[in-house]
Amino acid sequence: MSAARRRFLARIAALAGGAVLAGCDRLSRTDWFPPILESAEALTRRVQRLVTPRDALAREYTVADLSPKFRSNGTAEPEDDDYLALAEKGFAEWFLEVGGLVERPLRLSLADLRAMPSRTQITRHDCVEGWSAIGQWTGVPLAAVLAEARVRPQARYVVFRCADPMEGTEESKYYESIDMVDAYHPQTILAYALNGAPLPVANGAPLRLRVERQLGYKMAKYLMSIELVESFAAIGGGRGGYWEDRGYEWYAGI
Ligand SMILES: Nc1nc2c(c(=O)[nH]1)N[C@H]1C(S)=C(S)[C@@H](COP(=O)(O)O)O[C@H]1N2
Ligand SMILES: [Mo]
Repeated sequence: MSAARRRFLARIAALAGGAVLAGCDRLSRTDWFPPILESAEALTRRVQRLVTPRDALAREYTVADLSPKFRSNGTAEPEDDDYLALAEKGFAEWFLEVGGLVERPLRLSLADLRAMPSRTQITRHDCVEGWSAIGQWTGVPLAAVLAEARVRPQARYVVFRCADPMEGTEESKYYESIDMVDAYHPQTILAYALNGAPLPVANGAPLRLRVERQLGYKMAKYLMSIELVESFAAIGGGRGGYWEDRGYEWYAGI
């Protein structure tokens, strides 16, 4: 067989393979997500990921664009004795626990996190309540923490647990979750600084999540622990977050 013919056949084979893959993908898209309640937001998520690549970056701004003050929303100071005791000591005794479906559970101090690779980004925060603000966030890429913890292959979501009780009870503490696509997104960081200064308590000290392609309520403040899970059905109200349990969409893409 001539080299040209071999190349021709190889190209046909590649095209056929591509067609089979595309067929599978279409099949999985139709079969995969039947629950009626979830179908609308699942569609939003898939459409966003079709029109923009899965790892597309949220827009980043310059220091000239910074909001004069980054307002606080939701909890501004957790009403939790353990948290207040930690805050009093400048979070020197605070640790972030990383567990669940990982090979190596971690317990990271603020100093441990500050010694890890960092990323600084100026982004716009959009709250469903109708306000936006531009802030500069510095923190550890979540991907770096997950690499340290060695995520097991069954893990499908990252759950973030916060210090603030929303209704005065332990069970009502704020929590959130994201999938592995957002977990490994380069702009998904665990932020310990806002506008070049340690994160203020009003904005989630000592550590808060930034997941820049979603709405503000996904960005859990006052982080205490991170858990890798296969499903969040048994956590809280089962919908993946404090506000999700009260009707907000789990995927809040913008
Ligand atoms: N732990 C916790 N995280 C939270 C909230 C909260 O009340 N508690 N509010 C959410 C909402 S609705 C928004 S808009 C942002 C507000 O972040 P900010 O206080 O830094 O403005 O945090 C989100 N993360
Ligand atoms: Mo919000």
